[in-house]
Amino acid sequence: IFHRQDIAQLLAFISRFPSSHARMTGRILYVEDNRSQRDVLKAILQHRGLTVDSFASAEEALQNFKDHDYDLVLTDIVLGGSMSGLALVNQIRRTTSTKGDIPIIAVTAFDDKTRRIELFNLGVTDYIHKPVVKEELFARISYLLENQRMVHRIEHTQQQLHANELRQAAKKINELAFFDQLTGLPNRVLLLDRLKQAMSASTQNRCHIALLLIDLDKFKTINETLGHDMGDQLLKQVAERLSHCVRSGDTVARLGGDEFVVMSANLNTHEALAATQAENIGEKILAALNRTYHFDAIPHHSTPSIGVTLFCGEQTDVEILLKQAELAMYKSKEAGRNALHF
Ligand code: GH3
Ligand code: MG
Ligand code: MG
Repeated sequence: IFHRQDIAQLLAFISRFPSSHARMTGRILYVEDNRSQRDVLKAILQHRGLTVDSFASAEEALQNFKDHDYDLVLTDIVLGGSMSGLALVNQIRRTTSTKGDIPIIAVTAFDDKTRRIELFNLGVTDYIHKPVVKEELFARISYLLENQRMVHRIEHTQQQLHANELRQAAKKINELAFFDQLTGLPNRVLLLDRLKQAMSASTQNRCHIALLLIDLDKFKTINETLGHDMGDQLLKQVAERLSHCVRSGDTVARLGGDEFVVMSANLNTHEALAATQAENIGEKILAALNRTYHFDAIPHHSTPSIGVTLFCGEQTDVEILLKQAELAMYKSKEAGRNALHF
């Protein structure tokens, strides 16, 4: 039993000597109803570098546990107030957030087997019996803090991995949903979505939109003569050539099979001028696709048939617009292919 003056002298004595041991970091919630024991142990722990919030009752400690973030709880089991250390442990372990996983060291004057089992069953991480041996307490605290930090690091890494997996899965789903897997071009779904947006903008700004539907001529013959893989190679090369024919902001999409669409928005507000602009794009595409491709030195000549339709704020549906472009494309087929029609 210490007197207040003795404690004051002891604390002053402790703090005169810098600790020769490795400093520890962490914030500890410490509950002890005996004031002198509390003050001495708190000073010793602080001297080793720890931040210590000490309380005389479990009730006060519990309130502070809820309001602050601690790294470890050190609690006496037999306390003077209405709430015991065991009840405090029980309350902490019932906390549903990760806060409830905090390491808890019980300080107890009893050292019998039944008592120890009871403590561990309740969720105490470790225990130390009174009178507390300073170095033993440091060793136990240090081990638990390190352990807890490692657990947090692992959890953090797992969360990051999980978040990464989710991001990649979302990216893959987006790719599968909106892009053509062979050419990497936007697919029909994304094209129609962009077309809808362009149409609503056109209703406002009165600029024309040109929709060009491109179908390759006699594409089946390349599959039949050179094989399906060569057919795929041709489709990829066509996609690349088309991408070079358009302005940035235009969309090149693959509808499916050997059918592609070029959408060019913000054309002239005057229909005749917009039609000339659309025709120029079509001519450029005709020239770019009317050529001989070489697959492993085997030449194959390919041409496209193109259908063009213009839009400027009329009441119509994307599907109807696409159908109009398709009908125009059939005119090109009927006219002998390798042609452009409105
Ligand atoms: P037309 O001049 O009348 O258009 O004749 P075509 O042979 O090109 O006829 P059509 O456009 O109807 O045929 C397209 C063919 O493209 C049908 C199918 O066998 C082939 N095809 C569709 N998708 C793919 C693909 O992903 N890869 C390959 N290699 N061929 C495809
Ligand atoms: Mg075709
Ligand atoms: Mg076709």
